[in-house]
Amino acid sequence: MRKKTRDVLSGVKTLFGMPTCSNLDELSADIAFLGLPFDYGSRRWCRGGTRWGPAAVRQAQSEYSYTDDGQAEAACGWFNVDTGVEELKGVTMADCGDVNILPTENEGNFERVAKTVRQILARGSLPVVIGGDHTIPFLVVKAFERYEPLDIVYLDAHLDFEDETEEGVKVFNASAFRRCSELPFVHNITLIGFRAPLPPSSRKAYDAALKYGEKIITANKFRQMGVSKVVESIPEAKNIYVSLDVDALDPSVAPGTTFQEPGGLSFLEVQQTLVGIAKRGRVVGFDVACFCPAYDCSNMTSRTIAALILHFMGAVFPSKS
Ligand SMILES: [Mn+2]
Repeated sequence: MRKKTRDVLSGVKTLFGMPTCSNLDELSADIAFLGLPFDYGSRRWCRGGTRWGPAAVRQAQSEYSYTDDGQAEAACGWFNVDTGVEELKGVTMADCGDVNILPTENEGNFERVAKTVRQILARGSLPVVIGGDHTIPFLVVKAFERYEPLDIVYLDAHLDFEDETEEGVKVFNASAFRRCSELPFVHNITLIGFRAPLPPSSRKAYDAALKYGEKIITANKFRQMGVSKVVESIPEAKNIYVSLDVDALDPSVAPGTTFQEPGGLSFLEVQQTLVGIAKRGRVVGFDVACFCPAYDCSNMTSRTIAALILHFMGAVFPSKS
């Protein structure tokens, strides 16, 4: 069943040294970590390489280790010096490895992603998915029909609400939330951190997002409002899926991304926003996209992602005594 690992000298490198799960029929964990090394959704002028994201996040240095004796079935937790709360204590997690992404076999890839996510949801686990380019929220969210009504909150420098490429391709890294908006079980969509200049050809996408009713909080507006007001403005929801594009963070904080956009959010702004989202409804899924280790610096970005996962999941899952 679940294999206990401690990644000090040997064994499979897993996120925070959590146990592995290679058979999803036997998955028994509150949180299921899944790598999605898919970067075939990027247009030709986008930098590639996000497929290396999951492996790099697993390698990320962190003060936190799942278990302090290498034996425990559940997380030993960590003490949050700001809140005085022991986070994630007794919460169970499993690293389920990566979805097998095959070259130029997109239909099969999409099916494998949906099947894997459905299996994780059927086992009652919350999937934390690491991409991959920003096509992945659509591939993952497609499998969330059981969570109707599902709201989406995404943090991103970009709109990602295009309809299609000039060549007519519908599923790519800038269309994910347009495709999500067409799913019958998806309701409110909120974008936080948007700031990239919009080319004239993208005005239609912007208008379509507003027409859909997407709530957009730009990075500038974020600064004016402050974190609490930003969080309050996210619609309360029954179920929330969260997607974090690494470029929502300022490139000085998270340089390891394919499309660095100046003027982004700070670590604390993103951390507090994620923690706040957990109070707006039941968080049922989370992905981190567009992390590209080749452009990282001193592993800053991988470490930042690991820390954000820790803080966010700590807010979603109260410790069990
Ligand atoms: Mn982006």
